[in-house]
Order: sequence, then structure tokens, then C-alpha cells
Amino acid sequence: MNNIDAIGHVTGRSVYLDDIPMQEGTLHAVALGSDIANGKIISMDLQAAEVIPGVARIFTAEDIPGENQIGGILPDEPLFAETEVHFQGQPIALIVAKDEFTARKARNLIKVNYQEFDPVTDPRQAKERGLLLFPPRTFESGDIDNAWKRCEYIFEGRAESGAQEHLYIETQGSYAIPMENGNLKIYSSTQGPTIVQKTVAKVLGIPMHRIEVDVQRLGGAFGGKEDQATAWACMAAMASQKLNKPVKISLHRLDDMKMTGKRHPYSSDFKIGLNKDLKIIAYETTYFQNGGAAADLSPAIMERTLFHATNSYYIPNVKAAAYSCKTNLPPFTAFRGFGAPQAMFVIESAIAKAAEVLKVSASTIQEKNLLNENDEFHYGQIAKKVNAGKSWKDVVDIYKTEEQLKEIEKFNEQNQIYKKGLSLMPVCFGISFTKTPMNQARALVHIYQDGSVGISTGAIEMGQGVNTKLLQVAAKTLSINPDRIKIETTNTTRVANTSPTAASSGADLNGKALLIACNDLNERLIAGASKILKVDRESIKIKDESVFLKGEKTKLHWKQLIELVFLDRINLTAVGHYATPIIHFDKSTEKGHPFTYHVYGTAAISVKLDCIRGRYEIEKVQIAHDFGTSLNKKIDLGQIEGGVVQGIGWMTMEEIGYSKEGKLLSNSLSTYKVPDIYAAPKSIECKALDTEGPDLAIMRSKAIGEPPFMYGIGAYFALRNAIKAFNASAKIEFDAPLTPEKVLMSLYSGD
Ligand code: LUZ
Ligand code: MOS
Repeated sequence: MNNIDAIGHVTGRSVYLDDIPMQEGTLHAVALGSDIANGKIISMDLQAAEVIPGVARIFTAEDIPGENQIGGILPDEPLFAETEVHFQGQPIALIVAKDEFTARKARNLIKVNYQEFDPVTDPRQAKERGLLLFPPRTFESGDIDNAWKRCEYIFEGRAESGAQEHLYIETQGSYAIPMENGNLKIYSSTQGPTIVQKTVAKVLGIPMHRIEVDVQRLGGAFGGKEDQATAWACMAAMASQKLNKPVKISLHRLDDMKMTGKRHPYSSDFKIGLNKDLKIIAYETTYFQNGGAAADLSPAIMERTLFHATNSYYIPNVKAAAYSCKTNLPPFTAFRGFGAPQAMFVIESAIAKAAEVLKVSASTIQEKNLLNENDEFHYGQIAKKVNAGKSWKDVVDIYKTEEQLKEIEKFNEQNQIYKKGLSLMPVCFGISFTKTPMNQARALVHIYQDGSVGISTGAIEMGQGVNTKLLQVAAKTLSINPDRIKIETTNTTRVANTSPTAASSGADLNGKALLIACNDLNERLIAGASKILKVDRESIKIKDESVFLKGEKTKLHWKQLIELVFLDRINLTAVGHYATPIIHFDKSTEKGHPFTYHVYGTAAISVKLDCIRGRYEIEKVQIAHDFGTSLNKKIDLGQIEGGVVQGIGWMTMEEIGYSKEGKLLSNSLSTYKVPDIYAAPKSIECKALDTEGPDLAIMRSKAIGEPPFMYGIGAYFALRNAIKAFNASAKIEFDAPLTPEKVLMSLYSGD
């Protein structure tokens, strides 16, 4: 089945926030952000801006009717700065005008006087000064102190990974419309409509039921709109409520890049111990998460970092500690992988370091330590249906990596200027929100009198194809033609208390709820048909839009059935509620069974490096991935390709720079480089592992959103191998992204 949005997207007819027709009298708002990263607001002069014709009003913290607080997990983030500012771009005021141009013109005329302090941008420096966003956590297994004594080899080091801009094509935005009796309707480009509803209610000081949040689809999100769509919706809502006019905010790219949070940079220490058989006996790591100026989702992201400390490997003695460090940068936030990629980069760095000193290939150590069935993760969960070894073996067999390595060796002997490198990257990613209560969802299904079906869930379509998958689930379960089914917008009035569409779990959670609702309707229809045909229920089945009696097709067709059942006054609306079973986690011991299942896979990535210029090409990405029984191969492959390329971008070319003053240097697409079609791998191949998939995945189709991102980490280590082929003593820090500049420097480093 094709993605149901395909035609809309390529013809430009799909509706995004900016395509919603505007009501008469709509006003436009832009936010004024702090010029400085750390300081006090001494005074603010709004006068010159306020007198510009067309300016409706300028709002500041003082105008907030409810709480000036938008922190999702911890209450540490004001909507508008009051006296202190903690990052460049932190919203201070909102200018509302008849059009956007006027609002921007007015914004330029606002004068703010600051008392400036030195900003902190480095997480280790923040930790030294005691600047933590919340208390640190440590996950431990085995007996690390004694384990070191049993190690033949011990290596220590440091690994750094950088921030990453989400670069969703659709920037952040919201459109708020006043309804009767002081109620509000809010369109928002958000992954979490309920978070928006709840936070707007808090900021405006009104109950949640007065606010209806509606989302058609997003033009990309990648985690950037899990928590950080909220501020803009609060601003539009507040202005709309106060002025009793529709108010729209749609961020310009430069504002979006400057004002919103990105993937967390991490600085980490590692210590790894192996026995003489190269089994990893002990692993100790400390993560310094750069959290930015407020907690945002950092507690949950830090937690996922700790869960994924050992990636796909079994290590009996582990100690992983994490600090979330408060710096004067925009609050860092969710981004595809949610802290796991950062953890995996560290363990892969530790293995690479061990391999380098021991003069073996990293893949030798990787392979020996892959997780096996019934191994215990360091957080207490027992690994089941493990496919780490299987996916590794498939990559080696299907793509003949041994032969490829021999060819690369030959190539490297024969070429002075060009060198090639290959690396294998196994991935093991836990599926579920790590916060157990978030793993729930609801679906609302109406069968209309004409046999057509409307479906509402909490899932947000952001390009990942969740609506297509939901439609498939309903079509299969009701056994009707997909053409009869429509997926409605995501709306908090139809489906309430939703978890954000995140954690790769959108299709699983909402799909399971939908399945329950559809099964419920099936029961009622079968009961109805048995009454119409005057036979018992057991002999009836509904298949391919027809009623079957003891396996024989009857004349009773779907449309007629629905009509008759309706006339019999049977309820044709169902609500399904799903809460993931089996998962639990105890924070006091840091042990439990937090994940419903894990997604496994392995990628081989090969690169070709130009050793004169430091430039490189990603030649091939070859993956064996555990889809389970994929609901939609095209969509899942799209997620694999997009994820891998995005992961490679993070590891190689996407470099975010801040000045000493805490100002974003890479603030536009001329200075921030993401993979384009030329930088993307020349080929991406992906083979499905032959697995059935777990029952707790939607129709045994495993979660796909985030896991492929981490295959991209292989590009870093492939490049490293290519550099080493040119200069065996090259000094290459574990410092991602490995940009062409850094590659060039390291090619000619060392003895
Ligand atoms: N969001 C969240 C996530 O709130 N909790 C999670 O565990 C998570 N994991 C991945 C991506 N987003
Ligand atoms: Mo997320 S990183 O919003 O799944």
C-alpha cells in the first residue's frame, strides 16, 4: 500500500499549518528573543515599536494571566523572561501586528538594556560550578570494582558528540482562534497536542476543556516538536485570548534555528576492560549532558542515554553515571534516538580505542560481545528474541564484508591519494517511553450509515507514515477496502490525554488502541448479522466486505450490513484504550523491565576518502534490519533511509558552533550543512531479517522511527579506518562530527 499522503505531497495539496485559510482579522505575531546568553534585563523600551501603525499590542511576562511557566517535566522555564535571561534567543516579548512584516519592523525598534554576565556553554565547566539541571543518576550492574582486577586490558578515554539541528522543513508555528465563551481553538505544529493543551491551560489560567488543539500533519519534527512546539502555541493563545482575535505565529527559519533547542551535545569519559579473549568484562562511563538553560525533556533523554550505555553488547559489570549540566544555550531537546545515539557513540569509541591499541579490528571485539538470548541488560531486563548476532551475521554473509575488506585493503595499497574504510555498526534500541505511564493510547472509530469509516487517534502524522499504517490496521481488522476509511485530524476534543507521538511508538500504541476499537465493532457487527440471518454468532465471519456463513459468502454486503445494524439501533462508534502490558521500572533501584521489546539491526558503512582535500564520500550503506512482519515495507524503508542519512549527517558534517558569548554561529543553511543528495550515500541497501516480530508490536510490525538513525554512527568509524589507512599514527579524537576539516587535520597529525 502506498503512503496515503503521497499524492497530496507531490502535488502540493497537503495541508500544513501555513496552508490553513486565515480568518478575517487574523493578526500575526513574532517573538523578541534575548540578544545575550546570560544576564539581567535592566530596562526595555517598547515605545518606538508600539506607535508603528498596524501594531496591535506588545506582550511581556507581566501580561500572562496564569503561570509564566512552560517546563514540561520540571517547572524551570518561563514563557517570557522576567528579569533574567539565560540563553540567546530566549523569548522576552511578543509583538502582535496586522501582518508579519509590521511585527518584524516593530521588533527591530525594541530596545533592551542588559547587564551581561559571562555565559557557561561547556557542560564540564557547568558541572564544576555545580550547575546541574536536576540530580545525577547512576545505573549499575555486576561488581565493577572487582571486575577491573579480572581484566587483561583496560583503556580509558573521552568522547564528544555535538548538537544537531532538527531542520524540519516546516518551522515551528501555531494559529489560535478565539471561540465563543472564551474558549480557544489552536492549530499547532506539534507532536504533542495534549502537552500544548495542558501548557496553554496553565499559562492562561483556564481549564483544559476550554482548549481544543487540532493537528492535520507536520512537515517534519524529529523530536523537535515533542516539547518545543508549546511555547509558540502559548504565545498565540495568549495574544488571541487577550485581543479576542485570531493570532498566528510561524517562525522564520533563522528565528527557529536561533530560538529552539537541538540534540544534546555530550562530553563523556569511558573506561573499558577486556579479558584476554577480548570479552568486555567491565565498562564504566560518565556522561556530561549539555542540557542548556532549562530542563525541557533532558531528564528523560538522560535516562535513555543510561539505558543504551552498552548498545548491542552484553557487559556483565557496568557503571554508567550521568549529569545534566545547565548552560547558557537554548534548552536542548528530544531528537530521533533521544539520548541513545550519544551513549552508543561512547561505547563504540571505547571499543575502537581498545581495538586500536590491541591491533585488532573493532569488528572482532564487537562481534565477540554481541548480546545473546537471556542476557541481562544492566538495568535488569532480560533480553528476549535477541537478533544482534543474527543481524551481524546477515550483514557479513549477504554483503560479503570479509571480501569487501580485502578489496579495500588492496585498494588502499594501490592508491596514495584515496583511501577507503569500512565499519560495522550494530544497533539495539528499546521500544517504549521510558516513563511507563506514557505508554497508553486511545482511538475513536465511527462507522457511518453509508459504511464509510472515520478514525481518530492520538497519533500525529509528521511524514513518517503513521496514518497509512493506522488505515491498514483498520482495513485489515474490519476487512474492508481502505478507500472506505478516513484518518481524521488529531484533535484533543475527540481523543484526549494523548502521549506525544514519539519514542518510535506512534504506530504501536495508537495502532493497538485502534485494533481494540475495531475488534469491538466487529463483535457488534457479527452479533447484528447473526440476528439478521437468524443464525448463531459462531458461524458468522465478516471478510472482504461480505458476511460469510459457515465459510460461504452470503448476499449480505458491508454496506447493507451497516444500514441494517444501524436500523437495529446498534452503536456504530467504538473507543479503544490500550496500555502496554509487562513494562515497569523502579527508579529507586534503577532496575526493571522498561521496554516492550528491542529493535535490532546491523549496518556496514564504507567510505572513500580524498586524502589531499579531506573530503569523503559515503559509498555504501548495507543493512540487515529486524522489521518483524512489516506492515508497510515502502514506508519502513523510507524511515531506514532517512534515519541513516540523518545519523550520518550528525556524525560527519552537521556542526553547530557557538561563540564564546553563547551566540549561535551556524545560524543559517549557509553555515550549517546537512546531507544533500550529493552528500548522501551512493547506495543504501537493506535486507529484512527473517523474523516474525513480537506480539506487542502492532501486527508484529516493529517500531521503525528511531533505530535506523544510529546506523549512521558507523560512518564515523569507517572514516576513522580510512584515515588510519593513510596515516597509521594519525591522531583522531573521538570528537563528532568528523567534518572534512577535522579529517584533513587528522590525516597529517601524529608522528
Ligand atoms: N520521548 C519521551 C521519547 O518522552 N520518552 C522517551 O522515552 C522517548 N524515547 C524516544 C524518543 N522520544
Ligand atoms: Mo522523539 S526524539 O520525539 O521520538
